[in-house]
Amino acid sequence: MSEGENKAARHLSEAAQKTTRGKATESVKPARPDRRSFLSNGAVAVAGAGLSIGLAGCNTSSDSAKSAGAASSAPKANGGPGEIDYSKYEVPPGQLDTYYSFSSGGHSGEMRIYGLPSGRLFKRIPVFNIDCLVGWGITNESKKIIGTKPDGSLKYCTGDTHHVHPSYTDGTYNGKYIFVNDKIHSRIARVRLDTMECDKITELPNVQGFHGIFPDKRDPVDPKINYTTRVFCGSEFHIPQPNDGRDLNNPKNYFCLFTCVDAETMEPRWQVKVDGNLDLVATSYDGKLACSNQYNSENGVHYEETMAAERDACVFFHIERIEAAVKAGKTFRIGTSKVPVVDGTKAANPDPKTSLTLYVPVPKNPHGVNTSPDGKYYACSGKLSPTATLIDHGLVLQWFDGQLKEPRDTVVAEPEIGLGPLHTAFDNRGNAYTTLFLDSQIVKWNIEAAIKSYKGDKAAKPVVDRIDVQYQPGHGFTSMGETKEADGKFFLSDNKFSKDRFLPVGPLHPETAQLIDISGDKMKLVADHAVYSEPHDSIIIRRELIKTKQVYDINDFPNAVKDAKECRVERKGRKVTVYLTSQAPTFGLREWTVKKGDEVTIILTNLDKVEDLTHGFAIPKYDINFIVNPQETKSVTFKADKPGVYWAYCTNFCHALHLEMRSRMLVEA
Ligand code: CUK
Ligand code: CUA
Ligand code: CA
Repeated sequence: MSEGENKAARHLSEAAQKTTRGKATESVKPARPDRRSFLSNGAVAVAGAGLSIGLAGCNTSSDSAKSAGAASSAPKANGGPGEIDYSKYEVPPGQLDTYYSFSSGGHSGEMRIYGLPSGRLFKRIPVFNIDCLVGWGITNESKKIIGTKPDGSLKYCTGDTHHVHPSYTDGTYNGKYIFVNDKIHSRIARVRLDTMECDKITELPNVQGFHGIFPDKRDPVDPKINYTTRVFCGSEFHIPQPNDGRDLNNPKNYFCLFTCVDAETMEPRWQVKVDGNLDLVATSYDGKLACSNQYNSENGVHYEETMAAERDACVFFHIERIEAAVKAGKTFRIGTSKVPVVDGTKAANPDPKTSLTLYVPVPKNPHGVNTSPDGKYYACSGKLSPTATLIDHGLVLQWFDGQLKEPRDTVVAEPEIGLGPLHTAFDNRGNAYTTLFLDSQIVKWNIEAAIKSYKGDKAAKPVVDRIDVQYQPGHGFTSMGETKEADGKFFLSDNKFSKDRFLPVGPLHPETAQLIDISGDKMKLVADHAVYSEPHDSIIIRRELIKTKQVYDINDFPNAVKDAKECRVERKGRKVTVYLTSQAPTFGLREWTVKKGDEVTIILTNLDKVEDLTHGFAIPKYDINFIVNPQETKSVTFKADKPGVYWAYCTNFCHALHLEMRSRMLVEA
């Protein structure tokens, strides 16, 4: 262990002792804005390989010592009431936000759209979940995207979204797509940014625990292709390959794969066999490299084994070489999967000059890797080390050219920044902002100072500021910070615990998304936004980059019923199709009749052209509920198994006669 790691281990075990001795948490307490009030209460302590990790950690900064002393009054550090003009960050009625924030929804399986700086929630986009607001998972069209079993029921009803990343052109967002992962079933989804709806979902073969995802930013070979054509996917859980039950308990044969998916077809192009488990993914600005922080280089299958080694790695993938190897057929297949696999393990790649991968050792069990907006560096930090490792893009390319001796020669800084560093974001002035999970802080550190300090310059002080957040941040992200247009204005901290920051709402708490103004020397906390559980990563996009369709084109739907006069019932044996339209405040048919046992398909087109004039369609007892937006067509299919009268009604308030907007479905016995 290095000196830093030793110190971290000591801090961690002290914190654990403190917190296990703490008294049990009370559900309702007066709100106290400092993190000390949280730390003094009981928190979870986890025993890990040789060291204990207290969830609410100890105190390393003088800032937090100050705020601890002032616990009963408002916090002074980094501004408090009276020091900050909060009205600057308000969005008055009728005004629009300057940024979109696209956020993952964790185990809700959805994606969300917020406005910043207001924190207004605009939309929840169902992706891997079922959503009866819009009928996602209920309509035939959405079921087809999610995937069905042979009997027509959904293959999966659950999802776990962690990372959202839009497609790029020339180093910034092109407003076309946003990609998101599903960790549970290893699926990648694509959401169209013009309609903000999911249009494609692909299940990755040979993979469990698909976690990190990142689109490339240009082609590594063809300079004309300066936009996203591939999406890279890491996988966390190593499994027997093939995982069909023939070899369950032989961990030596378990491995993980790194997958490349075609951004347009959404089909997997190739996979790379790797050592260890892959977590987050980042890509370079020149299209040459993708990388992923690796943990469990031990390939352990039990908790303790996954933390045995002192170092894990940040793994770099040489895209051009991998694609050449795939083209040359230097591949193998796994089980019934047709996706070509190349071997990117260390053992199979002894010569840097031909190597497909580079494993740069970093302190153990890292969680997070991010590319700086100037394209020069990757910051990778470890939850079990108080450091961030800065890797130089140019030096990685030199290593692949055989010009460097050791993989570690690509490291240009490793500042000590605080406890439990997870994810790093950047401004446009050479500063990095890392979330400190255990310290409940955001630490701002200067890249050039960190590099000087690593070279031995004692006068260089990497850490320039710290701010407390409430509490335990996971991801943090800056406005436009994952593009070359990083603007250095805002940082948003997505915190895992909100504790006492909001009115109590029972045992399940909201999370806090805290908005921090990073435009000055000192970070300023300017807003607490409550967010529904449980976002991980988000993206802050300038609003001009998003151009949406506010009304559909009726011609985009091949099955559209284009005129109310076309409404009818067609029967083919036991299959009945009802062609229906909606136009405020009526449906195109006042009633329709089917027989018990019929398989009924209802195709509904919303003929209204007015923006925002959405109709709903629900049938009681038949479990049908969906909406049609202006000029949109959707369909549902069900078995008419219950004779009787059922009022199909509009669920979405659309007109003064909205309540009258209903039709009879007569099911004959
Ligand atoms: S992960 Cu959740 S805080 Cu899935 Cu990006 Cu780090
Ligand atoms: Cu149509 Cu309410
Ligand atoms: Ca929580």
